[in-house]
Amino acid sequence: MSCCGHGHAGHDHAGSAPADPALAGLAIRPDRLLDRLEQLAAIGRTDEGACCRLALTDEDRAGRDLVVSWMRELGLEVRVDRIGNIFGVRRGSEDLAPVMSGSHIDTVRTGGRFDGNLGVLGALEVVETLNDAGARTRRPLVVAVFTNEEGARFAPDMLGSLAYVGGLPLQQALDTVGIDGKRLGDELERIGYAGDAGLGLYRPHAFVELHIEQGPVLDLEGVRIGAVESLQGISWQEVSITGQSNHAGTTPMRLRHDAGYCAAAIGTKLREIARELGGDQVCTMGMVRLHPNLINVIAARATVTVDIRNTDEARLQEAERRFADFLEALAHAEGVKIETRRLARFEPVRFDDGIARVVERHAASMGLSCRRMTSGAGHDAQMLARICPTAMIFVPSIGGISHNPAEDTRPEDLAAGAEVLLRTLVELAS
Ligand code: HGY
Ligand code: MN
Ligand code: MN
Repeated sequence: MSCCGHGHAGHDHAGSAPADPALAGLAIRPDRLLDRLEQLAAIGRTDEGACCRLALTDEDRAGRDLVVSWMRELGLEVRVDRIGNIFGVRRGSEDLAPVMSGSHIDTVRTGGRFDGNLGVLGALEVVETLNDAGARTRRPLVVAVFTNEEGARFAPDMLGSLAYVGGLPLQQALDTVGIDGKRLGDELERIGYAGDAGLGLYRPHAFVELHIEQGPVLDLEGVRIGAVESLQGISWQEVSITGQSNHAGTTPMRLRHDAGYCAAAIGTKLREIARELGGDQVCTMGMVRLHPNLINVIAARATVTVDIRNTDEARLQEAERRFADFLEALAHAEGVKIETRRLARFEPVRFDDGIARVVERHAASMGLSCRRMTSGAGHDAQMLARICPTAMIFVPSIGGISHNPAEDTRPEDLAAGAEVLLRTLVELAS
């Protein structure tokens, strides 16, 4: 991709003076960003202080409505596509391919205030800063809110951005059934965000996503900014075990076909695989459902979810292979039927080195410590990387905690990330 028509990959724009003098010396307003983050965090707040806006629920609709109202207040042209992705467009001085920035506002059930929200509201803060200065970038700027990034209700995760880049046919995305049995397309209609714009509305010149790290690296090292250059591979599957319910007291152990035991064995095996492979290998059994789930009944059925990730594709496949072999042996040993259903499978992604260098340079110019890193979490950026030069900016997560009401980032780090985003977007768009 040529970043400025010279036909070479994204290079540093060192010293490229911004086209519009009003673009020089801009600075975001931390108070405004923090205020919007708090207003959005209040939508779907639970008793334990979590943010619960599962994709396409009424809470997600309320969050979408609030963000769209802010987009309109800032004079952005709002478009919604057929999978419910929302775009706020700020015209450039020239009608060129836009620079896009954004993330998601849907959350897991026990979400924090910043996961996804920071990327959307950070991009909105960039827009308002430009508006205040009466500044105009050469390229249009597009603020994006992607549908169902979390995948907690409808798998796979990053569904909206995956469909946007052509990685998932629209009809298949709309026909996805959630963990509550609802069809994604019906829920999209119900909340009024089944838009009319076709998928892939904009082919961005570049995409940059600001996000909290959600892991411990920056916080442990005391580093302020992460220039994210890659993202690990993700493998999700649902495992259904069919055994035989029986009396917990009368059934000898040798006669049992215990789906509950199998579910527990799967959780233990996943930990073993992670330990055997070591390095970046992570394995998680996040959901366990037993039927009939009663104290004195041997479980007839069990459904568990399996999340396996690694930065290296070959080792991810090795982990998947070991797990599949284990399931086969378990079914034979316990006399149960085991079926698996793939929910998501994304290979590791490399981001654009040129944009990562722009991020590093702006962090350095602000006196902020910065390091290259990979992302352990999935993000919409990994999908946009399929169609345009893409990178991410991370800010520290205190204690590395996320997908947890205790998720927290220092206000000065939230502001620093948004400031690096401003400078990066202005450079890429000018
Ligand atoms: O699963 C993930 O990594 C992201 O939070 N959707
Ligand atoms: Mn996220
Ligand atoms: Mn998340």
